[in-house]
Amino acid sequence: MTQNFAGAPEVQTLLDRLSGQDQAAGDARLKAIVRRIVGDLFVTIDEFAITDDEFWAALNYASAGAAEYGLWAAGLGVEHYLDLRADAADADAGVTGGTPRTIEGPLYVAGAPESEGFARLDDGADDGKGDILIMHGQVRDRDGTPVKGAKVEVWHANTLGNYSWFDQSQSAFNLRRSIITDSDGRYAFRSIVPVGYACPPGGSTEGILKGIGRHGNRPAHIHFFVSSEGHRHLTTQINIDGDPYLHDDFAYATRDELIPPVNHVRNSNLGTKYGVEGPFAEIEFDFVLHPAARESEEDASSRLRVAA
Ligand code: MBD
Ligand code: FE
Repeated sequence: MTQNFAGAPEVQTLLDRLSGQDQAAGDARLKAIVRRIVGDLFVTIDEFAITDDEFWAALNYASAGAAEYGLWAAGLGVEHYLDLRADAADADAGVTGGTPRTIEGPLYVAGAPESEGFARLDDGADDGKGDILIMHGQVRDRDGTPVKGAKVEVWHANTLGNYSWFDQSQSAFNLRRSIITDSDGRYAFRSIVPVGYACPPGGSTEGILKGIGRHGNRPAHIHFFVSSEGHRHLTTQINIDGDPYLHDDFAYATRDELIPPVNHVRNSNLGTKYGVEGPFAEIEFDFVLHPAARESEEDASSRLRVAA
């Protein structure tokens, strides 16, 4: 048998038929995509002489591990690839500046409590386990004008690297809030410094990563959606500087512009302002939004999300 068995005329005819090419009904683009994906699978089966047992084992593995597909997308770099494509499209269109995008990840939960200007994110359960964090900054447009009334949605892990809702031991919406910027475009929050995430032990993502000699760790990070009418929706994260995985993120989300300095503050007016008496970590970070070229750019992707 030739190694390029998939290239044989009879197989090409099969690909045409299985992708509906000879049918009037159906969507032409979908037919082309199905033909490509199944055809590439055939080539892969040829190239690696995949056995029947291996194929069915893979199918069963993917079926049983489907609950983690969001993690697969992150860990196999597909989510980052979509960012790279969006960056390249911006570059082609001459769109520059603005806070860099980086992946959303699979752990956002809609419906977090909303407040004006400031929020405390943590419920106090991690008091004494990690450092208190005060993060603050301004949302501006690309011309430097403050954006008042912008929505800053923030979510991050606790001191064990776990996210509320997915970790049912945490209180509802712990470490998740929506903050509306004040008249000067400013937001601030008090929280605890998060710890990096690790893929669930024994899960399907970890299984793949182990098989290819990789780990499933992320450096400590804080997620943001920043949105405002007339501006392009921003999905991004900041990393906590100094984390051992800072430049070894299993999801490839770290970007140089998204590693603000962490100031270790003993006491200051800022702490007093937000009710923190002892030492805390301070991060100042401004978000710069692009103008929306069309209304659809004001919204996040239509990805399916948990709504609690
Ligand atoms: C996370 O916290 C995360 O941000 C991503 C991208 C993947 C898994 C866990
Ligand atoms: Fe995360």
